[in-house]
Amino acid sequence: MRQIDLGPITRIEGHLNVRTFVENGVIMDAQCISEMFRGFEIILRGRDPLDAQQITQRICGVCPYAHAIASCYAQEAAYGLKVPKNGRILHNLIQGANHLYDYLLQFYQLSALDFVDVTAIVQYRGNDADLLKVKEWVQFQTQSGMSYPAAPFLPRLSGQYIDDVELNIGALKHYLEAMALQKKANQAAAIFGGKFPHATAIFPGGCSQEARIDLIMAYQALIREVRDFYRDKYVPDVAAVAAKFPKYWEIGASKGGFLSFGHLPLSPESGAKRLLAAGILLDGRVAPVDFNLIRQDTKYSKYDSASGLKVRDSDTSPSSHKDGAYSWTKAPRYNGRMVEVGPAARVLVDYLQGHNAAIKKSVDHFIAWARITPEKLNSVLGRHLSRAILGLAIADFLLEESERIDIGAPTMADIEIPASGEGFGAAEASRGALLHYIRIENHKVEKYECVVPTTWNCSPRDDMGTPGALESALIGTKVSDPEAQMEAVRIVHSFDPCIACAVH
Ligand code: NFE
Repeated sequence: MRQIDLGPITRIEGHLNVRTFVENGVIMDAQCISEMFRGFEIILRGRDPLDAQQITQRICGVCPYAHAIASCYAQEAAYGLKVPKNGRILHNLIQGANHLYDYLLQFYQLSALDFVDVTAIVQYRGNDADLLKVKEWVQFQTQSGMSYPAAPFLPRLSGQYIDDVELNIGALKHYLEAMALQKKANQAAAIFGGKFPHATAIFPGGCSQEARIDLIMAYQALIREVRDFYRDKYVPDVAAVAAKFPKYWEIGASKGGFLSFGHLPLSPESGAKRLLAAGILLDGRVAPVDFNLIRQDTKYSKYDSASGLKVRDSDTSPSSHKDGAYSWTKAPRYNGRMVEVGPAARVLVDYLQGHNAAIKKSVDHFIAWARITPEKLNSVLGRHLSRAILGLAIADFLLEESERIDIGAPTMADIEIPASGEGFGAAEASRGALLHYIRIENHKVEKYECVVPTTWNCSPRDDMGTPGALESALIGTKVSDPEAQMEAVRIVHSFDPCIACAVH
C-alpha cells in the first residue's frame, strides 16, 4: 500500500493534511490530520462572559458570525435573557447573509476550478474586460515559462475537466462575479453587525445597531442582488457541473448519520422552531437532538484529556507527542455514532421531516432531474447542490424576515450577568452544526467549549476506531491517478474543511 499525503490541499482554510493509503487504484485508508493547535477554550477561562462572542469570532475569518451567534445563544441561556423580537431578527439577518457569502466562496473560489477548465480562457474572443484580464494573465504565465497555471488558479490536478469552452468561460465569468456578490452579502451583514469579519454589534439578546428603515432598505437591495445570482447563476452552474460529472452523485458518500441543529429561529424564544429543522438522522430515521448525547473521543487526538467526555465536562489539555495521536481535532460522536454535518445534513434532516416547503420543492425538482434518490445528496455533488438550494431559500427568507422588524422597538435585551449559570448555544455555521457551551462562576467564564462543524467532519478515528465523516467518504474511492487523486481532492473540497475552526 502506498502512502500519499495530499496536504497541503490549497483552496481550503487552515492546515489540513489528508493522508491516503492507496492500493490497486483504490483508497484503502485515509486520515484527516489537523496540523495546528490554537487553544481558544483556554483563552476564554476567567474572562468576562461578554468577551466570548467577540473572542470566539477570532476563531475564524470565514464563519465568525456563526461563532458570535452560537455564543450569544449560549449566553442568553446562561443569563436567562428575554430576547426582543427585533434582536432575534437582526441576528438572523446577519447570520443568514454570512451563509450567502460563504456558499459563494465555497463553490466558486474553493471548488469550481476542480471542474471548470480555466485554460479555456485562452480561446476567449469577446470583449469583457474582466475576462480579458484573466486571459492576459493566463497567457503571460504560459509565455513567460512560469509554472502554469499560477495563483489564484491552484491546485490544478491532472484529470478530466469540463470540455465545453463556452461553459467554461461562462463559469469563469461567474467565478469573477461571485467575488463581487460575496462583498455585497458581507456589506448586508455589516449594516447591522459592523465591519466584516469581526462584528462588534452582535450581543446576547440582539444587536446594538438600531433598525432604521433606510438600513433595512439598503440590506434588502443587497440581498436581492445576491438572491438573483443564486437563482440565475449559482443553481444552474451546479446543475451544469452535475450534468457533466454525474458519477459524482456516487462519489464521496460519508458512512454514518447526519446532524443539523436547525438554522435561523422563527421567533425570539429559546427552542423556537427554525427556518430549517433540527434533527439527528441515523439509520434512516430523524430524531430530536439531545446535546447530552454528544461526547468527544481523544484516543487519536493530541490531547491528554480523558476520552468520551460530555460537552459540559470537556477538557482541553494539549499533548503534542501523544502516542498514536495524529490530529489536533477531537472526535465528537453522537450517542457513539459518527455523523456528517453541513449543507447536505441541513437539507436531508429538513427534507425528511417535510419541514421547509422551499427546500422540499428544490430537492424534489433536482432528484427527479438527476434521476437520483434523496440519499444521493450524500455525495460530492449533493453537498454542492445543497449549498445552492439552501442559499436560495435563505435569501428569500431574509427578504421576508427584514420586513418583520418593528421600527423603533428595542433591538437588544438588557444584559445582567449572573454570578453563576450555564448554557448551550446551537447554531448552523455554513459548514454545519456548531455548539458552544458556557459555564459561569463568580461572573467569569469557568468553562467554554466549542464543538465545531469541521471537528465533526474532519475528526480522526474515535476510540472504537471508526473513521470520521471525511475519512469514511474517502475510504473505498477509486482514483484514476494515484499521485494526483483528483477524486479525493474533489471529495475534500465538497466538505470545505476549516481547520482553524476544528482544532481547539
Ligand atoms: Ni472556520 Fe466554521 C463554518 C464554524 S467550520 S469555517 O462554517 O463553526 O468548522
